[in-house]
Amino acid sequence: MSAFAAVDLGASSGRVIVGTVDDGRVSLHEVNRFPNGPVPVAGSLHWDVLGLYRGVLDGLRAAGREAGALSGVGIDSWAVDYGLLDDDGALLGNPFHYRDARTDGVPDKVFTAIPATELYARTGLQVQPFNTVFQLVAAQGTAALAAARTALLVPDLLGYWLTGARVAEVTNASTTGLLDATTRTWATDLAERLAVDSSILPPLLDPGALLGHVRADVGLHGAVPVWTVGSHDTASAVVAVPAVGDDFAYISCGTWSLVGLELESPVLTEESRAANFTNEAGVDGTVRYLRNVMGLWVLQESIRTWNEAGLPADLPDLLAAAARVPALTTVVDLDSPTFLPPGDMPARIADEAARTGQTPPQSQAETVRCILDSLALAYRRAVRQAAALAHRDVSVVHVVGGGVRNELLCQLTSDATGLPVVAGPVEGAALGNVLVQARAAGVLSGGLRELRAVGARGLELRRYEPGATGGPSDRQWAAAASRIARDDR
Ligand code: LFR
Repeated sequence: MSAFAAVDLGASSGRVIVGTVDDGRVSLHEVNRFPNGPVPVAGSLHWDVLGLYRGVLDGLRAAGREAGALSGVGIDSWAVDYGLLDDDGALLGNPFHYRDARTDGVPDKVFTAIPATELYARTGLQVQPFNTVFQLVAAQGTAALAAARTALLVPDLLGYWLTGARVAEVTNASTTGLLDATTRTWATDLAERLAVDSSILPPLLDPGALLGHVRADVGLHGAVPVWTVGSHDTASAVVAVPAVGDDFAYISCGTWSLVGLELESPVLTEESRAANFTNEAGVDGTVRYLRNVMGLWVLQESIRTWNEAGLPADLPDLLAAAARVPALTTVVDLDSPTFLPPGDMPARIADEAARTGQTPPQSQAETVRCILDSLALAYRRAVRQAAALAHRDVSVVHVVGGGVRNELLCQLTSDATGLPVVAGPVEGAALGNVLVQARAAGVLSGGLRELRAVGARGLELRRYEPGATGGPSDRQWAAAASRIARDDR
């Protein structure tokens, strides 16, 4: 029996989970969970990265106590955000949160230096204002960037604090906008053309490599290896998709919903760029061909808004009430940038509804229903477009992550896509993290198919069939899509 600690940091919480691998089965047990979120500081949004590191240290010690001896630690988190280190390896300032407004307008500025078409042909990356490359351009002229010797993405930064090694794990590096999607090496020429000093980009490592050993002063028993994993949480989550064949789509459903396919090579066509599909690096050389859908963030922020206004907003009650609201009464385009920054989502939803000539939701239940219907609609569109753009057939949609618990959303996803949905695991990123560590440590072997089979053994999966609860027909979903003027291929 071997035990691994998976550090998995999401935008709304961080956790340390012990994964025990025994006789070709994995079981997960959470030993620490701590809140996470944007911290507004003097007009900017930051992460409390030291607070997160404290949660990691507490969790690793708890993991060590529980497991006795740990065979490894692996770290994954959200993407794109980074800390800058000076010559001494000290952190220069608090990392910015990707929802900070400093990148507003920066993509267009960058595209005057390098056309969007050229950038996409090289990096295959979707345009999101928060891509690291845009953040670095926005930071030009700051004292911190001028003093920086190394930029480390968040999991790499925590790995550096644990081991002293400064590297860039490749799955997360692929979200920077500075990685060549075909060669998987830094596109230093693009960086230089944007006056970004490419010497701050550290050497790349693949998932499954030995990063180093946990510093002795952390207080773990023995020399505990830190393995690189799919350090982008979405990459780890995709490893945990319990798929048996190749013709699956996945939705990694948390604060964001990442909707797409696993491919062998990137799709760098103009149609793909126009649809803003991304080609992010997956474990074992795969490509995560997907689109970011705004996700449960809009629901989380709605609940926060209601709580702040003193309104009762308990998620299970809201979901039960939303299930009783007629389907597709109002839908909004969740891809709209209006939903990106924190704020009053119910008001923004009402504005979007009015803008598209629909009746704004009147109650909390109607607002929640609108969010869920709109998510399902966005999933339908993303799954169909991904399949068309990559010339692939899709016969099943796997949902992993926190959204697995949202039964209404899973059923709506099946209804909207017209495909069976298999829901689980909830802790997808942690499971994928553990599977890759266990293989690196020699406890498991094989490719993704074998890892997935091991991961699936311990899971309770739930299957949803289209129309099983009398939900809207394909024609009704298509009509709803046309209300928000999206191309609904
Ligand atoms: C999901 C995720 C997405 C990425 C977004 C921002 O947690 O990692 O894949 O686009 O967060 O980093």
